[in-house]
Amino acid sequence: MTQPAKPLEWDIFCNVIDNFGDIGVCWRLSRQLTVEHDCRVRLWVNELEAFQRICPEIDPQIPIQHVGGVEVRRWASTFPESVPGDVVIEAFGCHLPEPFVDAMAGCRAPPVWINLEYLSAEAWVSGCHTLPSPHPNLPLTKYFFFPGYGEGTGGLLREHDLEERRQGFCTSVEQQKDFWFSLGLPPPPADALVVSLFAYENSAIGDLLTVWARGEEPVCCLASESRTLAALEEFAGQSMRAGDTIRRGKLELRVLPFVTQQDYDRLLWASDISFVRGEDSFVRAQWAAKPMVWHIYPQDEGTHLSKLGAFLDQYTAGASQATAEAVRVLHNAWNGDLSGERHAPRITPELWQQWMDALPDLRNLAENWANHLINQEDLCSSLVRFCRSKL
Ligand code: TRH
Repeated sequence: MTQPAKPLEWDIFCNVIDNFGDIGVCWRLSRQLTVEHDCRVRLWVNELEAFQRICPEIDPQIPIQHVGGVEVRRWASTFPESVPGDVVIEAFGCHLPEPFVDAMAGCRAPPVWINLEYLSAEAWVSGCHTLPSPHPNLPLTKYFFFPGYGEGTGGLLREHDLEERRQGFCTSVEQQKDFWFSLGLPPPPADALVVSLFAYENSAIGDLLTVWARGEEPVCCLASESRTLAALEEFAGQSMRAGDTIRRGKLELRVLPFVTQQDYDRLLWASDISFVRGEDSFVRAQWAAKPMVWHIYPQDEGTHLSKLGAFLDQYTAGASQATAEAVRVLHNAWNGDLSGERHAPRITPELWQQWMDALPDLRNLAENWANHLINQEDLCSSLVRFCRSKL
């Protein structure tokens, strides 16, 4: 009789710099490893305060705590003596503490060392996924593991019951009512187009809100309290914070508090259109299977724009020319790349109308895209499979 595989022990290192994506991905991965793959996870995080925003159970004052079956450790500058697990994840090239790398090299069987990379739809990804990089002077090898789309990539994070939960929520008036109640909000007006808004600073936010306010259809915009706040306040002509609602013309603008990752999924499911950003909210919007607009994390010299283009090429591959054009034009305008040259983001009423004209097709596109993606192995499972093959 074969013995059940021993639970793997994982150390995941996360260095939060200025946003929520790094901890968002690491926390999602940690939970999925624990719940679905019976792994023991120790998650090292430098900034527990940022972590608390997406997971309120975290107490930033406690250096060692257990949340959702995961051991969470504050990653401080003085690193404690620790025995490495079977797998060590260096998330987004965050540089492991030297004493820990020495401890890894000293293990009888050195751990599988993974550098979990950022998501990109660019073609080079499949050529670099799982490439080994031997350490210059220690008996250790680091492997590059790339999330991505399609063959030869690590896939996307997706919990095994995500689609079931989404369907359950979308078909249950009760669950939807409970959701709004739990946020302390009335449900959006039944006749309004519901748009969730999560983005970086963006000079087109005022344009967009103005277009909605002056439009003919009611719009309920649910803006997460984030780096968009100054632009919302400028539009409103008053200070705003989570819980506030203002009305201008056809627009009802609500500022939402930062919610848990589970509730953020519900917000995406409850929206007709979602503006998302970075990496993790962008992936969740794809699983939500609704039309979305991505504000990509801006990089120097505009390198993010080729990343944006590579994604849009894949996303719109099966769409009609008019639908693909509506997606591309709005993304380019929102990300400040009009006509292939870099400009400040701008949204005009005509541009928004082009998007709205394409809305039924955009809905189909989003559903087809999610149905296509669900056929690929999820990132957590492919990571576990790869690491087991190296042990
Ligand atoms: O916060 P971000 O801008 O993170 C970014 C990206 O990951 C980028 O690639 C990286 O280089 C940079 O950080 C440093 O956007 P992202 O990736 O969408 O992460 C936001 C996380 O916050 C995601 O896990 C969803 C979660 N979230 C909530 O849990 N509740 C909320 O209310 C909202 C708005 C988000």
